[in-house]
This record gives sequence, C-alpha cells and structure tokens, in this order.
Amino acid sequence: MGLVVCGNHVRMTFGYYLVKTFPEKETIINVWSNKEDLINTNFGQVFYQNLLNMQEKLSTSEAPKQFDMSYMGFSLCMGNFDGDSEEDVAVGVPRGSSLKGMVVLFNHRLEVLYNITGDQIGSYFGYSIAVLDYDGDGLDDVAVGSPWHTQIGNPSLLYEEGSVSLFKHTLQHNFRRTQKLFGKKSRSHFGLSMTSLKDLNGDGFEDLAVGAPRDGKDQKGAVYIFLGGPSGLIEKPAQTIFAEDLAKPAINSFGWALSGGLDLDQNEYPDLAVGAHESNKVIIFRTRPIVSVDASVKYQE
Ligand SMILES: [Ca+2]
Ligand SMILES: [Ca+2]
Ligand SMILES: [Ca+2]
Ligand SMILES: [Ca+2]
Repeated sequence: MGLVVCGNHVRMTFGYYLVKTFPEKETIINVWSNKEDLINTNFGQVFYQNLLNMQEKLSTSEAPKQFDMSYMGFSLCMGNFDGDSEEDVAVGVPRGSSLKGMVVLFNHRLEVLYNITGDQIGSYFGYSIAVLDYDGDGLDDVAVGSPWHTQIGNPSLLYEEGSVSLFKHTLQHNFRRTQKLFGKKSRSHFGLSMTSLKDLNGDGFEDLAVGAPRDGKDQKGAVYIFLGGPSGLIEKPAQTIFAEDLAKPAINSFGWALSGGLDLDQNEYPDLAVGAHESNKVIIFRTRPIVSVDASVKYQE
C-alpha cells in the first residue's frame, strides 16, 4: 500500500489526501476535503476511482450547508472494518461533530459503516489516523490523533500536548475506545502524524509510530514508537527519537509526517520514513533486529 499526500491547506484542496491501495485491483481512493474556495466550502466528499476501469467511480454525496468547514478528508487510511474480504476506508473529519472531530468508516462501496466521534472541542480529533491490529486478534483496530488535545485536570498543567485514542475493533465490528495516550510537553502536538509500522519486532502484534513535531527541549520534534501486545498497545514507548539527538543543528518539525510498514532494505523488518518539512528533509530509519537474552542461574542445594 502506498500513500501520497498532496495539495495545500489554503486553496484548491481537491486531492488533499490520496491513498493508492487494493494492489490486486489497482484502484485509488481520492478525497476532496473542500471545494476550491475555503470561504464557501462544504463538508467534503470521498471519491473512488478504479484505475483499470475509468467508468467505475464512486463518491459520497455532499452534506448540508451546516457541515461546512468540517474538513472531511483531512486524513485517510485503509483497513477492513466489517469482517468481509474487502478493504474499507477511514476518513478524518477533524472539525466535524460540532468541532469535537470525527472519523467516518466507509465500506468499499463508500457506505457508512461506523462513526467515531471525538470528546473535546478544538482538539482536531481525526487530524491523523492509523489502522493496525495492535492486539493481534486479526481485526483491524483504529488509532486517531487529536494533536490540539489538552488533558483537563492534568496536574502537570500541560496544554495542547495532543493525544492519540485507540479504538479496539470488537467481534461485533464496533469500535470501542480502550486507551488514550498523551503528549509529554505543552504544544508538542503529539498525534499530528501517525503510521502503522506493521509488525516491527515480529511478535505477531502490529506496532505504531506517533509524531509530535514540536516536542523536545527545543521544540524540534520527536517520534514515539509503541509496540502492540495481547491486551492492547503498550503505553510506555519502546523508543522515542528526538530530533536534537540526530544531528547538530537539529532539524525542525521532525515527525510532521510519517510513513511506515514498508521494508525498504529487504531485511524482512519494516522501516520508517519521517518528514521534517521545515528543514526540507525526510529521514529513513532502518529497523534492525536486537537479540535479547534472558539469563538465569539456578543453584542446587
Ligand atoms: Ca470490509
Ligand atoms: Ca485487533
Ligand atoms: Ca510487534
Ligand atoms: Ca527493513
């Protein structure tokens, strides 16, 4: 599965987010987040085009005017959400649901399967989406980023640190929020980007990378690696990569965009690409195996 982000924020947002998927069918999903003029936009639409048959195209209908500026299509991710054999699509609507944000799961015919709504106004729930089976039960789970989320009542008084909500895919094909991860620094915007890493360490549970592009002591950005496990994502990150530890002077906006899950060097471990657009850089991280040895000594009386 490849992933392409294009277009720009301000005008002409047709094609803001593209996903090419369904490799056996060579089809493409295209999202129109707004019309040409941001002042007079609509809810956004999702478009589907079969690349082998130009006649085969689908789209969702336009929503009523009260849903203007919802930013539907700001993010997009593929997965299977209804238990059939067809791939479906998750679409972020970060200003939807009265600004609490929303993610809509569509089936391959672009019919709504499920709505997942955010819980804090202005947190931009749905700014990023990742689909991964972090608990290894064969059902695709959904991670949703809210990079402007503030944890109310947090004794450390962080604000706009960002959060990632994890929705477990149940046997009934419902999506239940089971975990929430939080940023570690005010305005670090944890969850602005995310990617499934596929199974980074080969243990049968899919793993997740989360970007926080203003994290670190100089706000240069960080990427967090979380591993899956039988009872959900392990909330203590397996690794945190800070921009300031990579190069001097540090690159800016490290973790603004992430793409993972592809094995770039054919060592059978999926690798990770990290975007830092303010420094015009993409950094590729190659995954390598680490052997851990559990040693124990037994005494005989
Ligand atoms: Ca499906
Ligand atoms: Ca699962
Ligand atoms: Ca794993
Ligand atoms: Ca590799």
